[in-house]
Parts: sequence; C-alpha cells; structure tokens
Amino acid sequence: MKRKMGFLIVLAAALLLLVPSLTAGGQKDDGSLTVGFAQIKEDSPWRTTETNSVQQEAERLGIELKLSVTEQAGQIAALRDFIAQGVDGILLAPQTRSGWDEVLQEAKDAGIPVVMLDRGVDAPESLWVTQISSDFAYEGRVAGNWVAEKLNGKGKVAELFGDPAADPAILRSEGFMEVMASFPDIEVVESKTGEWSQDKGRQVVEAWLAAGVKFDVIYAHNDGMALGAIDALKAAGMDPGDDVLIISVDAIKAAFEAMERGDMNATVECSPLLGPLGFEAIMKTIDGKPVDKYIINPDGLYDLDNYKDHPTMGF
Ligand code: GZL
Repeated sequence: MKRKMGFLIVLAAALLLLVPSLTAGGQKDDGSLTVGFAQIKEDSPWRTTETNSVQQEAERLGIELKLSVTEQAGQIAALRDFIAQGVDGILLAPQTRSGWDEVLQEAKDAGIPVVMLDRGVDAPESLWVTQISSDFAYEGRVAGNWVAEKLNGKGKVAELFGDPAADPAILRSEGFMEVMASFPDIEVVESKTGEWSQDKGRQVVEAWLAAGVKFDVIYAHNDGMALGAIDALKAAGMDPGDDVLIISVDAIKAAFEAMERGDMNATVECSPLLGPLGFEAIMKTIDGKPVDKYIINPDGLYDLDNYKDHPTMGF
C-alpha cells in the first residue's frame, strides 16, 4: 500500500511540473513572445509587402508569429483562436470598419492588447491600443489638389472606389470630395467600386467607356485599380496618361513602372512597412509604457516630376 502511495505522490509531482508548460498559451518559459496577426486575404502587392514586413520584424525580434490570412469573418474567428491560445498580443488589419466590438471586448477581457494595422475601426478606442496607418483623408486631399491643378479647375473626374466598407476607401473619397467642393467647374461624373483589384478596376472602366462616359481624370483609391483602368483605356485604343490622367494611392513598384512608361501620372504614397511599428506598440504595451492612440505614417505624392526621387521607386 505504502509503495502505491509513494508512486502516486511522485506521479502527481511530475504532473505539477509539466502543467505550466502545457497550459500557458503564448507565455514561453524563455520569456519570448507569441503574437497573432489577422491579415486580410487580398491578392495585392501592397498587402504582400505588409505581411512580409510583419514576418521579417517578428523574425528579427525572435517573436513567434501566428499568421492568419482571411476575409473579415475569418478574421474574427482568428482573433478568437489567438485569444484561446493565450497569445501575448494581436495585430489586426481590419478588412472593414465595423463588426469588431464583441471580439475586441473578448481580447480586452483576456488582457491581450490589439493593435490596428493599416486601417481603422469604428469600435470604441478603449478596446484597442493604437491604429498604425496613413492619414487616408489627407491622401484624398493631396490627390484632389493635384487633380484641381492639372485640370486648371475645370473638367470631369471618374472615381474608382475601394471597398465601400473599408476605412481607407471611405476617407480617401471624403478627402478628395472635400477639395472638389472648392472647384464647381470640376465634375465627378462617376464613382464605382473596383474592389481594390486590377481586374475589377478594368471591368468598371470598360463599362464606363462602353456607356460613352467622358472623363479627363481617373482617381483610383489604390494602384491596383489604376492599373486596371490603364488596361481598359489601352484596350479601347486610348492613351492613358495623356488622353486620360491617372492618379491613385499606394506607391507600389508597378505604379512607378507605369509612370516610367507614361501610362500613369501620379500616386500618393501609403507605406505598407508597418511591422516594426506594430511590434513596438505591442511590446511597449506589455511593458506598461504609453502608446499614442493614432500613429500616422507620413505620405508624399509622387508624379512625373519627382517619382525618381522615391527612395525605393515604390514598395
Ligand atoms: C491602406 C490599405 C489599403 C491599400 C490598398 O492602408 O489598407 O488596402 O491602400 C489595400 O491597396 O487594399
């Protein structure tokens, strides 16, 4: 009987030693961190560059990165999975502005800091640490002022909208229209979503051309849709960059190549290199240090006069 009791005591002690390493989520015995990143499923060079920035920074810092790439519904499920795993922090690139309150509350209740990467949400500021992004309304105003100058205050503009539910699209349009309001002789004749994609952007412009819509400028909320517009104008025998001016946002390499060919006229920079800032915000929060609620990346406009000045000729 005594031998049996002794065995049970040894077994219990061994289990107690094992339990912490089996039950802790991201908390590693060596003190290293585990961070979940809920990225948007989107086939775009901008999005790929952002993901690479996060992965490279995680590797540099020795942080275990759990990457999920899905549409918004999948992003909510990914956050719940990260919470269940007990990660130390979450990076979220929110596909849309709304729908986050409940899961962000769950993360807060679990004591897990959430950093918004490259877009904003309409959830209460108390539920997330910081938003790290460009100032999208400013980008829209920069584009609007460029258009007003190139048109000498008179002409027709067609707008290729991003995802109407997404923060950058909503604000890039608001900023642009704010400037257009000061130019009564500039008419925005069309505004339609190209869903951030080159293929859909091409389809939208093809339909405008087929319907006989006339415009002097296309303002696209991202370079992908602008490249689609270029495809459509060329297929119609037109000369993009001359017959129709093209301005967009993102400053991806393909936009600089299009400017080099004379197919495109301008792009407003929107840096995807957000990994370092994202992890810095998480680590400062874990260390109890203050983090600004909005960390805004500065943007510049690159057109045919200065595109060669960009340090990397695009992202
Ligand atoms: C902006 C980012 C946008 C890019 C688009 O921070 O969210 O998402 O401008 C992409 O190219 O769809």
